Amino acid sequence: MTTTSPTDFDAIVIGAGFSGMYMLKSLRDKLGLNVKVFEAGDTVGGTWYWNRYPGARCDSDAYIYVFTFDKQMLQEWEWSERYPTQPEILRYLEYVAKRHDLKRDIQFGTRVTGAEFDEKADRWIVHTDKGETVTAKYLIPAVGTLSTTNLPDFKGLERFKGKWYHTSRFPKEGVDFTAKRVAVVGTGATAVQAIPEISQQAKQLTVFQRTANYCVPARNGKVSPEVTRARKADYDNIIQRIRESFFGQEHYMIPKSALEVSPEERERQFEQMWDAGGFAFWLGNYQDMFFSAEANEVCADFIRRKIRATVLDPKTADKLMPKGHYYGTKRQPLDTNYYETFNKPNVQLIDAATDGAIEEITENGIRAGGKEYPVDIIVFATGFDAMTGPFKALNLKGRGGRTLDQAWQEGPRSYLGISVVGFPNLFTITGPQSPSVLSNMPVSIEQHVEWVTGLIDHMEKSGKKTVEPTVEAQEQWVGHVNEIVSATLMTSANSWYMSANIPGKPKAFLPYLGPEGVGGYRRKCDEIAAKGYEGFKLSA
Ligand code: N01
Repeated sequence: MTTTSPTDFDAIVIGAGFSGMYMLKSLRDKLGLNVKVFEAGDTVGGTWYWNRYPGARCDSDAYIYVFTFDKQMLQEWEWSERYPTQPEILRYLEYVAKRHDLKRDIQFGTRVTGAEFDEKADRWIVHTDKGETVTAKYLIPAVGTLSTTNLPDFKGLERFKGKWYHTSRFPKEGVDFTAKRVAVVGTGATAVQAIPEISQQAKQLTVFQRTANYCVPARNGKVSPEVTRARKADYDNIIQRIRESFFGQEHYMIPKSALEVSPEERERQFEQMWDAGGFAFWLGNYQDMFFSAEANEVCADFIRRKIRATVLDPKTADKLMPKGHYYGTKRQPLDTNYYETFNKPNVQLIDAATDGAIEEITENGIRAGGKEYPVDIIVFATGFDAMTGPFKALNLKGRGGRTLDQAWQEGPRSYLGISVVGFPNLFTITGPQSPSVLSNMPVSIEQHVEWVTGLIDHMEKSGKKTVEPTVEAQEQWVGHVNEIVSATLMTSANSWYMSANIPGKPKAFLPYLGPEGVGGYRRKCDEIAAKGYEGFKLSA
């Protein structure tokens, strides 16, 4: 080991969410390395620490939204619902941290403010907002994909006399909406969870919608003890299935065209997926849904009919009809009484296309389409600078002082979504151009952590000092990522997947889609390792 003083480590991990916790466990307890984790929050949780807005809950089925590396935890831990709430997931992560004694190596309340690679020492020098400077051979940002808040630059926000919050930075003590006039800006997956909850307390809720979304029912509820028992007994197979699956979920696309079956059969199939709830309709639909505009339209039409049947006021229903983007090309929001909420007398919907876009924030509310809507509280559910944002925020400087911002000026460039040319010994867990957000995150997190652990083990055992991708391997990977997605409808949407939600962000598809999903990606990574880390330069 290279450690010489308490400020020098084998590895520094940034972030103590799912990925940082497992990275620490893996490097410390499997490889015996000296690891330090910096975490800005005051406990573990990452995304689940910060996103404590009303209604925040997991929208993958909980039995697969878990760590699988510890079999006893899988048997011991009991979820109370199909999709647990944010506080319950935090309790789970606290339980994991305690069981594996993780906190002793995590420094909480500390944000990494910058890091540069020292080419003479072949080490990363890392700075924190507490004024510390530490070094490590390996630097592993485990900073999540949706952790850099997007607060659009709304004119006049500074003069608003009420209170305002972003969903990803809600106060720990919560917000009392009782007897208040509340605005929610945004109608993405977060808002779709928050709006029904806030509407139960608020005197008046005004929702500002820029783009109507296709929402499908979550169908949350208790899971029967028999089902839970059967799953616990079958975990080995479940783990194998999700690891080899396309999306890290137990959902599989139907190997048929939506257009080749009769309308009656299709309708029956759609109803079945609708009743099953969750991501079934999105990730278990006909296989050409993501490729053919015509196949996509029959799926979209089904959802529109459901909206029409749920929302009583036809004008509001019209505003809620998604227009201008294909179904499934933006992240699927899961709905629990979302559409029903617009039937309540205290809820109104202001749609950018019909009523006018937001022009400014005034002292007393929000002005849109020339009209002022007075409110006491504004909740911005306006999302994140996704995937690249959290890495860029670290102010990393690689070889020659080149920043990640410079390297990613025209969009992310990586090899496997794990490593970047010119940034030796840096591993981006669930980074851009890996399956990441297009999968059930714990599955992709465990795969990355285990693969990086294998690479570091190889480095240590073979006495290597640095590892980084070759330019050719990176260029090939970037080309491959873009080629695959260009055959789908995904590139046509103004989604955060396409970097379209942040003004000025270079247009690029951020995750990696296939061709065989997370299973194929895992095999590819394993093949690369088996060939002695093909595409990487390892220097002694
Ligand atoms: O953010 P979003 P989110 N003026 O970017 C609107 C994950 N997640 O926080 O669609 C007016 O999706 C924007 O409008 P438009 C999940 O991966 C997970 O909801 O860009 N409006 C949109 O309606 C998800 O995808 C879970 O036209 C503006 C909304 O704000 C990701 O987090 C739960 C605007 C932002 O939607 C992000 O979801 C929830 C502007 N200037 C979320 N800028 C779980 O699994 C943006 N908007 C538990």
